[in-house]
Amino acid sequence: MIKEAVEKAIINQIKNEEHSSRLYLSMASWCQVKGYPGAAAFLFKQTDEERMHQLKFVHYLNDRDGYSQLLALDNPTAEYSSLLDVFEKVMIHEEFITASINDLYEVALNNKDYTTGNFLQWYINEQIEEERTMHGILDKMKLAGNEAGGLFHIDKELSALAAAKVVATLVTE
Ligand code: OFO
Repeated sequence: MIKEAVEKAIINQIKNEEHSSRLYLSMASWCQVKGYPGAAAFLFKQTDEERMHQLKFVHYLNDRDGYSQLLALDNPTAEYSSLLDVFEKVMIHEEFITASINDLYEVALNNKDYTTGNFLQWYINEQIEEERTMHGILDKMKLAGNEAGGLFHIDKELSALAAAKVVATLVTE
């Protein structure tokens, strides 16, 4: 039986992952209507990945004789000043998620729940990967500046990244 403190911390992380999914959906929608189809495709894919992160926690907690309850969520941001603004906010959010996964890991270890600690390794690695990807995108955007040609090129690269993510998902399924 999972300890109450660990259960509570996982339920909070289920909320964070659900919020991530909705935040990226909101960003994808903004990119789609502002004429950035590649960025939209990338963020729609991110939305699905965050939903998968949420579900992974839901199943894990229920399998450990806990109960995955859903908590209330704040509305995601709907307005952005530029494509760079969108991805700067993605980066800030990913750093927040990394910190929240680390906090959860600490709760697990403080409660001697090494099974949960082990389970969380997947998320710790995933965060390294996601932060690296977002840093790469942001660096390119900053180099391109606000110039239309540069943004067009970045949007094409994001489209290719989104397509690669689809392939990666199919290969690991
Ligand atoms: Fe990268 O956000 Fe989920 O875990």
